[in-house]
Amino acid sequence: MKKVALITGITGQDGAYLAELLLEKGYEVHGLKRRASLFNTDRIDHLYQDPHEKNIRFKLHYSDLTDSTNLIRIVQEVQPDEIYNLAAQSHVQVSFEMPEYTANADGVGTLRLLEAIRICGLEKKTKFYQASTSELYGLVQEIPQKETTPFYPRSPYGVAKLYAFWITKNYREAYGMYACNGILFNHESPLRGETFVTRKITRAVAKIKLGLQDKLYLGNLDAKRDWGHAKDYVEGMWRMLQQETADDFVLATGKTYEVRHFVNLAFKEVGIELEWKGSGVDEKGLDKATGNVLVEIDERYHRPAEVDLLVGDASKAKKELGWEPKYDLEGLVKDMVQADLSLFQRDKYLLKGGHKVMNYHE
Ligand code: NDP
Ligand code: GDR
Repeated sequence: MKKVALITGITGQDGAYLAELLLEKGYEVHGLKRRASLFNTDRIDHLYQDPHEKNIRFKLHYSDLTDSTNLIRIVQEVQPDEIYNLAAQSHVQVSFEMPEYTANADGVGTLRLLEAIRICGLEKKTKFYQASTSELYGLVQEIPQKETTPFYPRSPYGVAKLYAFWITKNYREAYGMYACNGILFNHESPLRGETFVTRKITRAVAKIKLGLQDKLYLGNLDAKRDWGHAKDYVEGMWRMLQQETADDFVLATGKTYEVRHFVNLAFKEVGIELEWKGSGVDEKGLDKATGNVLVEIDERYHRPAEVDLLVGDASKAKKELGWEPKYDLEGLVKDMVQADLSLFQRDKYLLKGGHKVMNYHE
């Protein structure tokens, strides 16, 4: 029997990779997308199947995690074997600007989906994956961080995800539901949203190399993150739902680097060696060969409260799920920079043809 999966947040980075993986495994995949005034399905367009054809295995539904009746109707209609709850306002800095919406979508949204399963009487059939996060650890309590490390979130996003973590665990304990938390450390890819630091860096590096941008503005370069590749991490999500019993798992590489190190590697990938001068807000990254300033600090990107250091211990996932990341940081940076170089070649042609090319600084 073909398995049926429902993915919320299918138009996002992880949703796209997970949909691809599940289709490869023979699943019927249903995804929830939000209504927008423009198509927002770029990441999954290659998976699109014409709904007029017979036996399609990929279907999108309009939805929003803030709309319970819609969620109940879709869960009832789809009768999923597995639900992957990836939808969220996922930007930490934006969560300081939109705290109430973030709580609603990321926190209460998870509750709405769990309730939809219960209301439809599917608590014994439907397995549930919650996209929990290393942001739960926040202020450092223990290094490396693992499943038993106490939480101390540092943003409205982290706090909303804390509610989602516990309500998932609570529904597992209270109703015997197969409900898992994947506590995932940062994972990136060429599909990463443009305003997360890694993609912001690789886009800027590609544009600087192609002469489309002069400079990159960043915030806190001292923050340390445990960065993996999204392709590896969606495999771990799937494995979590294939066990005998539900549990919570950390997925991480176990290595941590400063944002500054990621910047160095990305420039190195296009043959530019950086030299750092100054400190604090006056720190600058110069092209060692020309002396041109390529990186500057803009305080706008500093957060009201920061998570200084994340490094995960994924030994439980290795032991129980047989999960291990395949990409290292160099491989990840290469994949992202090369993809952005190809992408912006197109802008270069447009510019040559007299078209305006926007340089958004976000
Ligand atoms: P993205 O920001 O790329 O994708 C988020 C998805 O959620 C998009 O499809 C977005 O839709 C959708 N979405 C946002 N708000 C709503 C809403 N109110 N109702 C329905 N859908 C909504 O995130 P990632 O793919 O990177 O992350 C996936 C999940 O994993 C998120 O929950 C994130 O918080 C979590 N996570 C991510 C980590 C990472 O490093 N990437 C690490 C740990 C956890 P649209 O396209 O319309 O905006
Ligand atoms: P994060 O990712 O907050 O860890 O959340 P992000 O890439 O936004 O920030 C990582 C670190 O880089 C510092 N930084 C900057 N960040 C951004 N976005 N822009 C900048 O210009 C900049 N300069 C420095 C940040 O201060 C931070 O320390 C991601 C999201 O995917 C969450 O949804 C997920 O839960 C966590 O990872 C794990």
